Amino acid sequence: AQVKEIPTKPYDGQKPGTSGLRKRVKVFQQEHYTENFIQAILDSVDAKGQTLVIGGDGRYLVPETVQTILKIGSAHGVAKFLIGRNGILSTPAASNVIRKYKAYGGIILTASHNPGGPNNDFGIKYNMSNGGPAPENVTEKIFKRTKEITTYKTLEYPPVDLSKIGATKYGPTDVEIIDSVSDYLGLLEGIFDFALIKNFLDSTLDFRVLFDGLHGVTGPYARAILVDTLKLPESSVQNCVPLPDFGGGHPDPNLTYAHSLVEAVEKNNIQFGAASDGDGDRNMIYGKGAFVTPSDSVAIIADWAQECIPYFKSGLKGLARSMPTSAAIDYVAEKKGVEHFEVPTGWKFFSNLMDAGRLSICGEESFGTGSDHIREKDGVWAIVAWLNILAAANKKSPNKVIGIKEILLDHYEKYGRSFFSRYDYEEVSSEAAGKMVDALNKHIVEGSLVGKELKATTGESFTVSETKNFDYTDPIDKSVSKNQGQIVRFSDGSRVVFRLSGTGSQGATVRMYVEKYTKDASQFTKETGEGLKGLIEVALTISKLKEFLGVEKPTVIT
Ligand code: VG1
Ligand code: CO
Repeated sequence: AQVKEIPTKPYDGQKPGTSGLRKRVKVFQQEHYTENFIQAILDSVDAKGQTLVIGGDGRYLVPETVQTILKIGSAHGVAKFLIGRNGILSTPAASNVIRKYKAYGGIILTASHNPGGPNNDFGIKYNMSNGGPAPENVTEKIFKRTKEITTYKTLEYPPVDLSKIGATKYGPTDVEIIDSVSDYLGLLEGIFDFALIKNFLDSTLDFRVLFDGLHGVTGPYARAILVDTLKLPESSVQNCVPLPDFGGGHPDPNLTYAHSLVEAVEKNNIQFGAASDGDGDRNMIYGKGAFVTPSDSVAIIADWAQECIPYFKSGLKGLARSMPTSAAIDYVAEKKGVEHFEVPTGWKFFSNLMDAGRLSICGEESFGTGSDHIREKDGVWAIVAWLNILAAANKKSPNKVIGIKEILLDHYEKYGRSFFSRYDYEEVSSEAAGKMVDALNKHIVEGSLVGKELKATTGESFTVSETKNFDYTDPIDKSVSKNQGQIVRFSDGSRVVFRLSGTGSQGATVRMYVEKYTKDASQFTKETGEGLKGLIEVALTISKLKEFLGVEKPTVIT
């Protein structure tokens, strides 16, 4: 076959967001749309003669897109493609494969937790040789290229059989299909104390585990760990067959969308429940009557890591969270005397710190938790980390079974508690959202909220102490990211943050994050909604959010 040069025209809006380009499947199916974007990636990263990894979360359009990448990549002169079997690699597994095989980069086909299927979402994301999402200077370059593209090149050979493990060829290009799970399983076995976990689960029969894959990509990974390695019964996993439309569900592990897990945990009195998202980088930890908010989860993992997780035996390099995430992990860092960072939303900001050897464990409030074992957040890693911690805690307490709740209360007693909640207003008008942001910016510039005292119906009163727009200068490469969220601080240390989502595929999504810290032990067992009621009222009042957006209630509360 010969290289063909296909004429094309640029499409508007091929701008990669917080985590790649995410659009409706129908948008990707437009003539040349996907091809343009792939060519733009290859041109921007200079992939000639290199090895690239391809993997996806199994959603609709993944297999076809893998073949499209082969056509364009081969014509472009990519030397080799390493592909997960059937085009499947969870996002953390892809990050690991890139690192382990020293690939030049990887193309990950996912729209994460967004629903899949012909009428839902698809996505394409580029990761660098460190295994992490491309930084802004690279995604900007890709975007710029999409705006000037006039042709793309293809080489047409019969499609590669993605189900056959082993080496093959696509025309002049080497192709290797690899098992989707085994490298990742090996990675986790080298990190955690599986013997300790197994011993605990074997000897504590009334401590039951339930993992819900939500029909996303993690099913086979969780099965390999929980059923095949830890020898838990088949009943400890559910919804673990990946489906192209995720069974019609919304594969997002939170209390709203992971109701299949929540219901089963409550009904069957499961002590340890967990779920992950479509592409496997998010996690939720939820036991009978005990929900772990992600901001607490990362703080607790950080607190216990050195003591019980072999990978962290020699100590923590540093800790970090995204700006909207609660400060719970900061208190752990301060107590342990390690440095801690506050970065903008999105995992790529953590990668620089990890590459520089200054960060071990980090997380986001959006159910993302991880460490420097790879350069993506890692849902299954977080779940096994919790099992490791529970096993260690129970070893120390031979006479009483320690569950999630006990771990949480213990943590609050040691560090205090940060109530945290996020309100999402999805698919609102971009114009209305823009006006709300402008009004907040005006307040920030003029300082017109500072000193204001606001009363809530709970009897609480909050006085604004500071308003600011979050700008970040990367401590390693000094790159600057501006306007990463608007912060309103109150004199009691509480905080509200407003931010526009960068991952939506339609309209705008406004996120409101609320956080309130307490050392009052009588608050430690309270429901989050109760603890934050007054502050939420005040946040809605000062932002005039309902008036601007014309909506009464958020679409999702986490
Ligand atoms: C959201 C979350 C953010 C996360 C990102 C990607 O971004 O808030 O914390 O890193 O999704 O997660 P945004 O811009 O919509 O707020 V995933 O699981 O989609 O790769
Ligand atoms: Co995800």
